[in-house]
Amino acid sequence: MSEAQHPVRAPEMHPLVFNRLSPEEQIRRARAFYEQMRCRRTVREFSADPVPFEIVEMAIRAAATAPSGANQQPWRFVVVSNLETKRKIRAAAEAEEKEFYEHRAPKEWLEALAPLGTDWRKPFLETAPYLIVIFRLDYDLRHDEQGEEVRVKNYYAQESVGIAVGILLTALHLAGVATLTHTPSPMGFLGRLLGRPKNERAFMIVPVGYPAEGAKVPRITKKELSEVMIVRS
Ligand code: IYR
Repeated sequence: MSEAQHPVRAPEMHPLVFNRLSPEEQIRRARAFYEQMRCRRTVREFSADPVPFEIVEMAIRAAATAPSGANQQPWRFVVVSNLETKRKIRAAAEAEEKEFYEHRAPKEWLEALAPLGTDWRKPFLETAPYLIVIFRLDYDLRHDEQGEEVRVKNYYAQESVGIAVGILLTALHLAGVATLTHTPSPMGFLGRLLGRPKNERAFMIVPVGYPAEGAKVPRITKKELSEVMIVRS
């Protein structure tokens, strides 16, 4: 297609705001960040103690600064705190998970999960004060001049939402609250329960709260740096 048919306008540019730090300060910050991140743990036993809503709101603001394909920001963060809704989500998730653990999951998958000690029971979906349900938009819905519904593709939606959720988990951790990345499978019930439009696909549930008194986590380790980082000259 020629440029005449599809004229692409040059974007309006403005100066970048970028604050250069001294190398000492950069290294200090990089280390301090790592020291905080290495203490993050996925929590599966939550207290019902309330979390200030502002923490959740700020974390979602931070997540929504994530880079995304063509800056299309293909995400929605649905914040659920109502007990009745949390109960419905729990019931639907447990029904799927029971199927998963008892029938659908191949043996190798169950073996891979064994060190985490998970099963189909998901009480945290009811206990945690907030569930952030993240939806991925593979396309936006618009209406053309004739009022016809048109789908506008979002590029790299999967990668973009993954990055945003990473920032969300980081922001919540640094604000002193615990999270869990929960992916009941399949997740279609979330869109229906939460009344989301057809272009929003459930991506993940992130329960947010404080760990229950005496909460336990599995003893797991992270891979050695030499295994995950390859430095090529
Ligand atoms: N969705 C199930 C199973 C599960 C799968 C993976 I991969 C995990 O890292 C943890 C659990 C559940 O939530 O129990």
